[in-house]
Amino acid sequence: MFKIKTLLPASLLLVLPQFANAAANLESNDFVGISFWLISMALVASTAFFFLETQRVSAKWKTSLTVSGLVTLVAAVHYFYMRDVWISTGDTPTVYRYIDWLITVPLLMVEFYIILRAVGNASGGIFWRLMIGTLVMLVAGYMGEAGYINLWAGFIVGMAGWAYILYEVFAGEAGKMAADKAPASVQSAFSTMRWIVTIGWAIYPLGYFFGYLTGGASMESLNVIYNLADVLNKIAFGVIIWNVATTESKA
Ligand SMILES: *C/C=C(C)/C=C/C=C(C)/C=C/C1=C(C)CCCC1(C)C
Repeated sequence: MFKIKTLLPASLLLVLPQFANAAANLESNDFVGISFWLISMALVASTAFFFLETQRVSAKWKTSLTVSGLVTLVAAVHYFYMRDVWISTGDTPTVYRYIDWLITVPLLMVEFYIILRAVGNASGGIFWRLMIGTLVMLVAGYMGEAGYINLWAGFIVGMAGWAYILYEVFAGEAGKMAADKAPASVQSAFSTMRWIVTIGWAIYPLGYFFGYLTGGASMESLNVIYNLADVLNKIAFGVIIWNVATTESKA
């Protein structure tokens, strides 16, 4: 009961000031703004869900669900800010977007690592390699989008960081470990998670490519693409973990 009592006021504290702070009103034809709004609410709801569900799963899975909730919580707060930037200026909120990624993507990598630890004794090296790949990918992407380096250079170095992560989860030590002797539900969760990191994450470089490099897509589409990608990569990713956690807790 203690947890529910503390969670409710905490989530209200998070949500309420934002209503008062809105710098401008959402226009009924601002579909990018509407997507920011919808997703910020979905992230708040997912956070409450993941945190509450930690009480239902066995001890071993509680950390995974807590980290899922942290990912959606951090993203929800950033979405409030990004929504305001978009609604009041019509600009792409690049800096908030990347601060969010800089926190949530490492947390998603932590999730991977925790799942591997549930499987067997994963080495610390796996964790650090996933972190290095993440940092290279995000720092390069930010420098490109923010104009510190050439757009193509940011893209190519960022792609190399991502390729390194994919190598690790498919062919490296992490990939080999998961293939070994995990329970079926953990194995299937790991395999879905790595397809999310392949297909779901591919949406971001595609957004960058079409938004900046070909000049073919507008900033409207770039933001909608990034927003939809977040639903998959943050909320759906958490639901996969929730699914394996509840299944394994019953077993
Ligand atoms: C919740 C947010 C997530 C999962 C964000 C993921 C972001 C990426 C996978 C970004 C990748 C990029 C490249 C692979 C190339 C350079 C440009 C980036 C940063 C958009």
